Amino acid sequence: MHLDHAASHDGPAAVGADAHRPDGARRALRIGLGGPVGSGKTATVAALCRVLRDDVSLAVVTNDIYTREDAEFLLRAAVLPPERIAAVETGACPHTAIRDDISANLEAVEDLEDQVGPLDLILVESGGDNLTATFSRGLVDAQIFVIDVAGGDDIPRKGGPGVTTADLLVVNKTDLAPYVGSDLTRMAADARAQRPRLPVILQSLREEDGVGAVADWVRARLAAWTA
Ligand SMILES: Nc1nc2c(ncn2[C@@H]2O[C@H](COP(=O)(O)OP(=O)(O)O)[C@@H](O)[C@H]2O)c(=O)[nH]1
Ligand SMILES: [Mg+2]
Repeated sequence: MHLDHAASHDGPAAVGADAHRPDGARRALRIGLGGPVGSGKTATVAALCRVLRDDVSLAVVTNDIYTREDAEFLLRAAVLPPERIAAVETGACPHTAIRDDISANLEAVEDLEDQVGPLDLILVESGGDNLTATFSRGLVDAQIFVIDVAGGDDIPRKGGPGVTTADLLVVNKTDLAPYVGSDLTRMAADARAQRPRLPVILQSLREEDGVGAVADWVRARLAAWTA
């Protein structure tokens, strides 16, 4: 049982780890993206980079189990300069690296800030796991949980800490709903019932500006962080 989930209910100003760097400067806001394999975390990270990079100084840390594939995808897509994309290889248990032993990820975010800083924002993508993977509040200040309509429209109803406690729940791939027989209205209602005080966004990255609502949410968090 992981009791640190309770902190997820804190408001936008909630801060996990120390908000300052050793030199006293404010460190970057860190936002984690978790959720099942294939739900669209890397695609959401790529889309956020494209939308935010002109006016936000940002970097990305990816977590993969045995490879650097997500980082390599982002490098090939050239969503950011290469020095702003770092990869952590987590080994067998991807949620351990974002929840229990966060040292490799902390080192990666700190190295990015040392090497390319000052940064406003660092996105940390989890290795992708199941419905229970959540981030330690010592690693990220806020977390987004990404599920998709193709994974089954009963996922919001089934709950789990990602669905119920993440600061933002994203239901991705709404464009696929007609093909997989998922009922979007029911998914949205179930998601809202699971997290009555926390936001839910349905998106399709196949649409133009599909990531727009999530980008707005990130900008609001950034505004609260720098205020
Ligand atoms: N149709 C559709 N496909 C998507 C969408 N978002 C992501 N994908 C695709 O879903 C697959 C898995 O996405 P990815 O971002 O790698 O998932 P991750 O494992 O959560 O990082 C890729 O082929 C993406 O192009 C979406 O909104 N609609
Ligand atoms: Mg990925």
